[in-house]
Amino acid sequence: MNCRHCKKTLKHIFLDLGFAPPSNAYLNKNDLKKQEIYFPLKVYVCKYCWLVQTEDYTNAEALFTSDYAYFSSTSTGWLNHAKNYADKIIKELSLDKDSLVIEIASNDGYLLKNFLVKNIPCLGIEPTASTAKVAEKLGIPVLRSFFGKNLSRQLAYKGKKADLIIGNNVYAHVPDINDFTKGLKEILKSKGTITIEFPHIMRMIEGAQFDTIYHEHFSYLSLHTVNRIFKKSGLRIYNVEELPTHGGSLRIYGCHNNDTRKTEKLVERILKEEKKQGLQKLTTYLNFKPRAEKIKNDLVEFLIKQKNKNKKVVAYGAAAKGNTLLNYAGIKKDLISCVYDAAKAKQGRFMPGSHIPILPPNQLYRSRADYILILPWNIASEIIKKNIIKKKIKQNL
Ligand code: JHZ
Repeated sequence: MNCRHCKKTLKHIFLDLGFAPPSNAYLNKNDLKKQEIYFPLKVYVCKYCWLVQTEDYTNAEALFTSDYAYFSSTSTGWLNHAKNYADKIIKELSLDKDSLVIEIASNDGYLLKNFLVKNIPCLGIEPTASTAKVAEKLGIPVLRSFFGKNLSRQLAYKGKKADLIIGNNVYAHVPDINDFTKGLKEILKSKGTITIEFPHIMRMIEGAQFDTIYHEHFSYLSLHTVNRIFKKSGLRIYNVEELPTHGGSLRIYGCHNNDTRKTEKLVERILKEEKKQGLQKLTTYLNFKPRAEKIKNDLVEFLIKQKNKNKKVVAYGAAAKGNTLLNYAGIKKDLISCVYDAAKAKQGRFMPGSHIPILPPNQLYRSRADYILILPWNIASEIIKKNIIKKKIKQNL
């Protein structure tokens, strides 16, 4: 396989998590009788541009289906994050009724609704019908499609160029990252701004967050690599922010390369920090595997110990990352009897691979569990606040 960005041959494996079904392919009862499709989950690192990427086995259409079960609005923390960002950027860019905001992967409208209430014209681009329908109900116009150069040319031809293009947790999700980036350039007004948020690979390596690897995530990104990809497409990163979301993310601010805005010092600072942390050294990537293995082995050991002591362990949060962990560790419902999740689209269904049933959180009160394993550790504090510290559960534990 060649690198999706620089096209050089990929030779170095960052992590091999065996075989897994797509992380968001939640199963219905009937599906349990059928064959489940597994794909290899192997991640390579490119020694030339340092793009960390999954092996080519499946395509985006097979992952982002019409019944996609991830709804961004399930987390209040994420909704607040979206609102704070919208308030800040509207002010910063002086957006008004004459502007156009385009969000790629607009999901259920969790973010664009903040522009809508301020009468700022917006357009969502979203391929999954399940989430797009919800956004449309809010009054957000949605183009139900994947984004790339072809679509952007059609938009530009119709005069739909944006003052602000937003992409939150979508950049890592596109197989052809060069084509996607060229598409951004195509629909950006001459003085327009792009903001993109993605989990920062520096934090992923630092925290051994191997469960954020799944087929949906084609790339694991550093500022260094994204900077290269932007430059190649005639764009420039003029600012960057570090965010605590998803275990540590970056929000980059981009513009056309000839834009007059100056590049902020922070860009250089983070690039230097990445270098210091060894992101341009092969050994940094090759040392990751034993750390992931240890976490997996410790968890399995803990679960077997509890089982032998007749203790009950349940999980909370049917997150995509939870599926990576469970499938890599080979955990089934004999070790974790069920998972509780607030997303209606997941309740009554089963975790892909492990087939652990997903139940609504109100049933947690009756579970009489000895341990609750929170799979989406990135929002553990919100989950604990909302559910677990409730007195009722405390009494039952
Ligand atoms: P969450 C998501 O990953 C999805 P996920 C996506 N693929 C991506 O790229 C990354 O983010 C960056 C539930 N929940 O978002 C809702 C409760 O049940 O952290 C979700 O099913 N009760 C786009 O899926 C899950 O937890 C609650 O109170 O790995 C969270 O998943 C809250 C707050 C959430 O991670």
